[in-house]
Amino acid sequence: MTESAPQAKYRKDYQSPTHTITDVNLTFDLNPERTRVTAISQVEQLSDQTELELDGEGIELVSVTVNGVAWQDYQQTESGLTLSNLPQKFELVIENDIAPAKNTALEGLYISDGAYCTQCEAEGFRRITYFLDRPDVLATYFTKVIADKAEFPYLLSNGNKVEHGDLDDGKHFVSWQDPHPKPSYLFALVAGDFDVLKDKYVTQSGRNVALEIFVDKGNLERAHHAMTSLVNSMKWDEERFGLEYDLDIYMIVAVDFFNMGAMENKGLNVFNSKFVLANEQTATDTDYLGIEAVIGHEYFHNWTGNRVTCRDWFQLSLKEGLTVFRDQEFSSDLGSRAVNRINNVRIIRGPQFAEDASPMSHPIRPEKVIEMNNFYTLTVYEKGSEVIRMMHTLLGESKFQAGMKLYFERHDGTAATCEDFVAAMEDASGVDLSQFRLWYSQSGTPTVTVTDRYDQDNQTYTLSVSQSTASTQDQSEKQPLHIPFDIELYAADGQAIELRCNGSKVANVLDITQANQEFVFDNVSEKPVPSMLREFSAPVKLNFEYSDEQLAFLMVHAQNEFAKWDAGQMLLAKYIKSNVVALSKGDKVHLPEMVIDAFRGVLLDSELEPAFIAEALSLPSFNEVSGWYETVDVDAVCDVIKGIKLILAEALQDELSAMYHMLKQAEYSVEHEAIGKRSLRNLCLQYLVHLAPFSGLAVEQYQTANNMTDTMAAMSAVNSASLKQRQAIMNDYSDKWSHDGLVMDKWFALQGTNPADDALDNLKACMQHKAFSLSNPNRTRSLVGSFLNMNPKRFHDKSGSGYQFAGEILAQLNESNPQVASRLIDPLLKFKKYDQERQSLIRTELEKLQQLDNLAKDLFEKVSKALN
Ligand code: B3K
Ligand code: ZN
Repeated sequence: MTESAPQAKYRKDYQSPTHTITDVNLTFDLNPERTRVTAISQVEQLSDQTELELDGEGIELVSVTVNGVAWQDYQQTESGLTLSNLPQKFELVIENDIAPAKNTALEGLYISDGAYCTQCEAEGFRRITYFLDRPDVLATYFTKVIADKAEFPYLLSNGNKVEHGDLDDGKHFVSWQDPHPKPSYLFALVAGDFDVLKDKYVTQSGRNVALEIFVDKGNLERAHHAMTSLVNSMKWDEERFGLEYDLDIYMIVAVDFFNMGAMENKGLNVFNSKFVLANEQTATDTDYLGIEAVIGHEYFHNWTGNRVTCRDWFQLSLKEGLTVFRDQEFSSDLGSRAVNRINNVRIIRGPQFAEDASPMSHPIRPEKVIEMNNFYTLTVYEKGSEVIRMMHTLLGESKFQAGMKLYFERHDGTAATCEDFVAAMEDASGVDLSQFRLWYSQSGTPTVTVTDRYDQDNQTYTLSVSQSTASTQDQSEKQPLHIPFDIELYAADGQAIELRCNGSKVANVLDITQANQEFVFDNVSEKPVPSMLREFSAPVKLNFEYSDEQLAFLMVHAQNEFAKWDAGQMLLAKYIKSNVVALSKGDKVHLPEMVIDAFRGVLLDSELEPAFIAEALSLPSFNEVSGWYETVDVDAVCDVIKGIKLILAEALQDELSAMYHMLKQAEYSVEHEAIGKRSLRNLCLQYLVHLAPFSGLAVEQYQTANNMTDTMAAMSAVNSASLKQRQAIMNDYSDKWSHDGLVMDKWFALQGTNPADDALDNLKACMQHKAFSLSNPNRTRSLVGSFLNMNPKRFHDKSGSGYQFAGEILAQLNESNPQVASRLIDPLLKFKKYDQERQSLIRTELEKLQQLDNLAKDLFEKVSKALN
């Protein structure tokens, strides 16, 4: 580092702002090299400090005026501008210049494919002008945008359009007024030439809302699913949460250069085009569902995030955990609840548990941050959502909704804390959440270990439950948490046994609150099979010695689909673990007949939905399995997962093949039932492709597919089985789609996950493909991200070539786009999970990065934690 090492900020050091800005009037005279920004702010002193410290980064100051007087009493600092000797209340005018064309970090004002756009969360507004760039300063915004009329016919910002007109030199202007006070991170500006899809929505109270989706010219017909999803979101939020929209217009702009998924700017969402554009030829079912979820997520932020925002960034989960919970509920109410739950749980058990075990472990409300962008994590988002879900489980829907209502009554229009949310839930419901609050401050994954005992004479069944949380890098001492533990007990005939303790009926959700606890159920006339942690009622690891027979029993008899799926996963886990041991002793991968039969049973069960069967037959990923081990034997785990897949394919080939042919659909539709059928059919293909007699199916499917879901399923089967037709198919696809980066992302991702020996060389060649660019985050994530995260065999190649490649790319991205670099580096941080040789190879790469003399804060924070 050239300058002093970046400093951390601590949650405990929060101080309310010395000043606030109540109104801001912004003018942007857009120019790629030199955009002039004029900010007129109404400032009020809130403390006894007369100095005003404004945030600012990478901007060129032109002038400062206070109450109409040119102000000389200021100093430019490393992090902004400090003004002195100010009056109590004043009008501050700041003029400064910025260069959007040079902004490759895609934070602040930048150019995406010729259109100006902004990204201000978390701390990007300070790259636009000097400001109190913190979420607890809420102002009303008036924004005037000036640009060339022919090149930029659309000039957009937050709120309602209030004025527009022509200017000299072919320029024009549009002014926007946002009546809702907001923090600077919710500011947005877009200028460009687009096609616009328009619709309207009438809210439950009768407000007319114009809906507009802006896409690149020629892409209009790909925006319909996004529009449908928006309308569905608005309706759902009214019906389920009683919340309606509060402006006359809701705009969404799709851009190709974007660091993440989307951004909830007030009235003007900016989206990664990946989460807007879809038609059946270009998008898979997963893309369609992703669009629905992200459109919903950003829309739901209008209340949970915008109307009530965060006091400081340590409270991020207040809006993100809650909004993820809301989008998960939205998807579950519209589609299959079981399948949604399964997919969400996979994320927690895989990458989120891995994050807990990594050098980046942190509670959902972090205590210490160097670069805020590093904390938009699975822990804050997904575990944060699980914490909200646990409250929902403890309170029930109606009390939870009463809590939401009270939360809005108390905090609408303000910047709140996680504590405010829990207090509202507690006060509205009367449920004691004092111990529960620990979920906000304690990091790591708890393990719940259960043993059981049946007493024939007394007809009692006892569950002895203990909980513990292993220490994490950020926190060594752990305390017992309040864990809602949802169970059911089954009799041998498959009937659920009523739960009774001390003679009275008890609920299915047990409260685990101590390190060790016993639950004694009476009136139990036979030894039951327990189904535990139903619906994944808490983000914990469950440890219970199930027999194969018990798990097979639950796969058939458990009354909820999630529990059936989970039993299947536990059965697979047992055999993955035992085979990893067997393999290390030189034995072959083996699966007993009864396990195969259990999965055959699921496949043939006509009562089950196809979408669910597909989930039940999906093996856990390498990443999830890695999480079961302190040190992972990369090669053995890869070989076992592959081996089990081959055994199941071999044993179930007749059923899989019959199912494959039976599920063929002539027409494509995005109805949930049709999606489910495709998903099971393509799952069958994934198994069958590994058997010589069936490999032709994948090639045939590629040739005849009438939609992208089937095309991609065929290609991914060909890719994973390394069929000889692979190259021809890849070429065919690239010839067809190389003009469309978004569609090519799927191809790049297949190159990244290619299991072949020469995958890395091919991947490097793909970086020369005309559709590839390291400056585009989507392309980079598709090709490089998939290699690092989803190609364990090649990324962890013993030669270290994968690690070295990662190091080189990260060094480049450190300069151009540190946020993207910082997302990509995660797999390297976990180096302590691998054998000594691999550890030292990865460490070398991390040390090289640490030596860079311009290492960005983003990577600095992660690399120093990892090497600590
Ligand atoms: N709030 C944004 C994420 C901003 C990320 C900044 N690095 C999108 C979302 O969660 O809805
Ligand atoms: Zn969000």
